Amino acid sequence: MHQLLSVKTGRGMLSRSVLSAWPQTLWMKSLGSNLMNSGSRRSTKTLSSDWISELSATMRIFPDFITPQEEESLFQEIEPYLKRLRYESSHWDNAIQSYRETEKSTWNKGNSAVIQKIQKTAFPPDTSLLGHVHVLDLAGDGMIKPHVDSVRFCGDTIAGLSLLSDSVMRLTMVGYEKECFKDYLLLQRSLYVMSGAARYKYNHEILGPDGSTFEGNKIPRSRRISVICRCDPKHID
Ligand SMILES: O=C(O)CCC(=O)C(=O)O
Repeated sequence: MHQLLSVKTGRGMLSRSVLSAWPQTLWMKSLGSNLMNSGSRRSTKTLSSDWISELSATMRIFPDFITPQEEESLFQEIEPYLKRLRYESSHWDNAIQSYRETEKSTWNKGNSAVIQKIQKTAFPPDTSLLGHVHVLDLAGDGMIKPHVDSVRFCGDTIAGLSLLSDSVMRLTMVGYEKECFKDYLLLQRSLYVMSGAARYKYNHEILGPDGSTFEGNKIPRSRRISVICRCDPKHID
């Protein structure tokens, strides 16, 4: 059965209709820090010269993780919920623009198998996973500014499946945004798995349509849906 959610926030369970008037959206709940901390530069003595190896080991991309048929099946299950919502922007800092979102904890049989495949690929077997999957829909003009997900709401690993459009995700080291950064091409139907250093030490962002380039090539952006699995923050030792 499809389940559209009540939403757990710091202040308890809110229904979606209440949430639409509430400043703390699902996405904002997971937001730990963003552009506002980018001025806090750390000592260069703490910067490892091998940051790129550490980043590459902890940010993995799996192209063609699902088939076009699996993508269509996920879309058919998600779309009825999403299309009832309006695209909006976060009010207080514009950290995310032109988005709508939901959480899902039950899926049809075929889509459950895809979700399990994501979880098996991304998380060690004993990981305590969040019970719901976060579904984030960015309109063609949507973007997500640099931020680190809150350690209060999300554990060591974040796994995101990209539907409908290619996009570019930029990772910038917190405190060294200008020196240490790398762009990742998130092809339609690819999975990214961000853990450890990439998850904690780097801001991540989804570039908007104007800045969406990868290795000198324009990456056209259209509506993009990400299906994001996270683990419980208690998993952190
Ligand atoms: O859409 C994505 O893949 C990234 C979403 C994101 O940045 C977040 O939920 O914190």
